[in-house]
Amino acid sequence: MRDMELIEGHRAITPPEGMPVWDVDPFDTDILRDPEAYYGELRARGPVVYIPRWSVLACGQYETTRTVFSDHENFVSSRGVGLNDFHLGEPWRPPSIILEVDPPEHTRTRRVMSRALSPKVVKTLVAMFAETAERLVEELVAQHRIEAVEDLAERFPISVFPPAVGMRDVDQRILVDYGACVFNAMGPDNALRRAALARNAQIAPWIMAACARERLTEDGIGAMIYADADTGEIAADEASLLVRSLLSAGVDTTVTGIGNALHCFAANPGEWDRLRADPSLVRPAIEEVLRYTSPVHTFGRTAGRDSQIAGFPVVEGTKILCVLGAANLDPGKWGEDAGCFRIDRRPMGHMAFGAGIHGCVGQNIARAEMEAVLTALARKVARIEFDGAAPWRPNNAIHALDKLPLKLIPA
Ligand code: OVV
Repeated sequence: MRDMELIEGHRAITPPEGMPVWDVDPFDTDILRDPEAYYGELRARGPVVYIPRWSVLACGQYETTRTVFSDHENFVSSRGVGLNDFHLGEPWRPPSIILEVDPPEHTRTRRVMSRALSPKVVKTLVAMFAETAERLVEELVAQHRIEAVEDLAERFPISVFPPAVGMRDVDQRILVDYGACVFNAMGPDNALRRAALARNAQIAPWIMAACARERLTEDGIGAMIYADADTGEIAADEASLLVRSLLSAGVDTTVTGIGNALHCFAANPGEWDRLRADPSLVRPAIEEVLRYTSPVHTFGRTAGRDSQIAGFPVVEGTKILCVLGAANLDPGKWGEDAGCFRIDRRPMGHMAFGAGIHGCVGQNIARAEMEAVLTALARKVARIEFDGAAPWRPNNAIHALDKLPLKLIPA
């Protein structure tokens, strides 16, 4: 293609005729810290808008976001789910063979991962999750004041997920930072992405070494994936890349989910009382935390061919930001109280785990982790109170807290 102009490693587009144009940077740190007004304006401007800053389209209304995100035939993942188009330049790391592929390649790796993370497998883990949560929460309640991001939101997944995978090497800082790198890398070439790539240079060798078969036990999720290499369903190097996917997508996301849940309940003590009064609300409460806080706030797609969004023409090569956080707060879908945290809402169809063939393959284990923590807390903690400022930590794709000082008032 001659004279093709590139921006952020993708094809620069001219705004489709009649499409609203919005001069905003969705990856501005102020927006990433506090995205609600941006979400609202994105939805208000229309089903899809053109953003000249990065020459991308963005959608945030529920219906359009869901439609685009689920339409893997028109809006592909194989060209990257960040701003770089893998057709036009080298990806920052060897691409994920489940996230960054389309059918038919996706179908085989997805099957392997679905099996390794199936409800049946998760069931074998819940007792270990519950015991670990009970012990950790007991220790933290005795401590009274905690920094909940490090002490609980990070520590719990790090205590259960690497063992579930069967990892012999566990390092809280490296594992959490790796997820943050992967998600920051989905954004534009801003300070966050540059810092992530620099940090990744130190982390990636550790991560890849930890994914090797010899570094895994024979009874974990990692071993299940390697067993599928023995049958020939996948190749050995594919098994290690799928274990890398577990570490890319399975740590920082659940850390964020747990931290965000604690924030929701500290900010809404009435909802904490309701959960404690009726612990059977824990599952719907988790879904509401996910809807209300969208741990993954934005994911991209690339138009694999000329198509349309909401009646506007979209040319092949266009990058589209699917703003899951905006869809999850759309009053058009959730009603006028979409901006309220209500644990009995039962927000069917929220977009926190995405939708369609790429919908989060780890969602059952993620829910099980959150359930273990919230159940233990509900039994032992009467009130969760803020004990200082709780700033958010800007990330190009993750909506997570940087710090969460809390007081845990024992039951
Ligand atoms: C869903 C997700 C996020 C980040 C990384 C990956 C997947 C991966 O497969 O590496």
